[in-house]
Amino acid sequence: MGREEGWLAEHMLILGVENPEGEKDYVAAAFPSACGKTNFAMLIPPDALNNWKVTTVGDDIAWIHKNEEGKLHAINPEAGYFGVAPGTSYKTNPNAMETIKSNTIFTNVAITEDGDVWWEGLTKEVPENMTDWTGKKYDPTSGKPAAHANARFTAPAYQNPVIDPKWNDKEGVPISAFIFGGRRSNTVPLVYQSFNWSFGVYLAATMGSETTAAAFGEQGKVRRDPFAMLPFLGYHIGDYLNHWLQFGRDLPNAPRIFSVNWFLKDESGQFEWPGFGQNMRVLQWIINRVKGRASAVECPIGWIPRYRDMDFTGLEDFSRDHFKKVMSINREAWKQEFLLHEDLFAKMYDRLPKEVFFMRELLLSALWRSPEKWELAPERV
Ligand code: TSX
Repeated sequence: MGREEGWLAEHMLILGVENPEGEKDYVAAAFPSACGKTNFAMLIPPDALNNWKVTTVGDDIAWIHKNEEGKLHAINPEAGYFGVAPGTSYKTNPNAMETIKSNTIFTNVAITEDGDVWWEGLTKEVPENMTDWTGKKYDPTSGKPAAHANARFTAPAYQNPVIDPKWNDKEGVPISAFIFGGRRSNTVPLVYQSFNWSFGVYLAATMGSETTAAAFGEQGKVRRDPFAMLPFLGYHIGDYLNHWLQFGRDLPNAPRIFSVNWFLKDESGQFEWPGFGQNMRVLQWIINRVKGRASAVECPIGWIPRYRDMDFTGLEDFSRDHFKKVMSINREAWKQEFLLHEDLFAKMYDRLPKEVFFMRELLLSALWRSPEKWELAPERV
């Protein structure tokens, strides 16, 4: 219907951001599974940025229409949340925990002795005498999880403490930016802004996530998931990408498109970025960019922030060197990355819009520009 009627039906969360001046913006974001999409949709800003407010419109689906002025408006067609339980806790997502306190259906979770629900990651200690998700007495020494990895909660949206006032507005909310993210331990920086709509479509089409669960085979392999839509595309992906390109052509002030990656790791396998509420700092730069208030430097893949372009107050142990690590763009790694895009394109060759091939060529050739221009950019104050 979206393709035929000229709108977008997307696998995206929608969140509201209010800055200290009281200005409200909304962003829509797509992440493959196991990237913390629901956590991001309910983000709690860190203390140092508590004059910024985040509200949830939706955590999974966005239907996006152009209005008369050519502005994009999005609605969340769902009435509640159907979230993955394992990993959800008062540490990772307090707002989700408040949401599922009552009126909630749980599936494939474990049951404690006193009839409460339990799943891996809910508490540090594993309760004794549980019934596992299959209905058998749980043996903690079995090496198996008590709850299924895809155990879920289903709860009404209105129970979310940070539900957006417009979450049920039939006009939807105006979208200022699109964010695409994946789980990548290397190569993809913490954040970058695409040059324009078309390059944004390219970054979304080629986004990938490293596999964490055995469900997708080999661990740590990049699995491409264009627009996080792989399981949901109702028609040929080449036609879908063409629909996105066409959709952007007559927008007078198209939303800006960003890539984020919360999952960079250092040589010893430690996460480089604290993530969770601290992602507010990335969201803050994105909103400020959209409003023309934050600076950036050009690099071969898009626009990136310098250290001084982001707000790290209250994150004292996050040094300039640390920033350099999460914002470095490595020429050899990106050369490999663009080569791998070729494998993806080969799978959809018959219907792939020709711009997509051309954009790859442009991006690849931009990598040979003088490194002073970008590899050192994060160092520049
Ligand atoms: O949801 C996550 N987000 C987004 C939050 C708004 N997760 C959980 C993903 C599992 C589905 C994350 N995990 C995020 C993140 O930003 N980042 C990470 C990786 C990470 C894990 C632990 C720590 C830091 C980063 N730190 C400590 O445990 C102290």
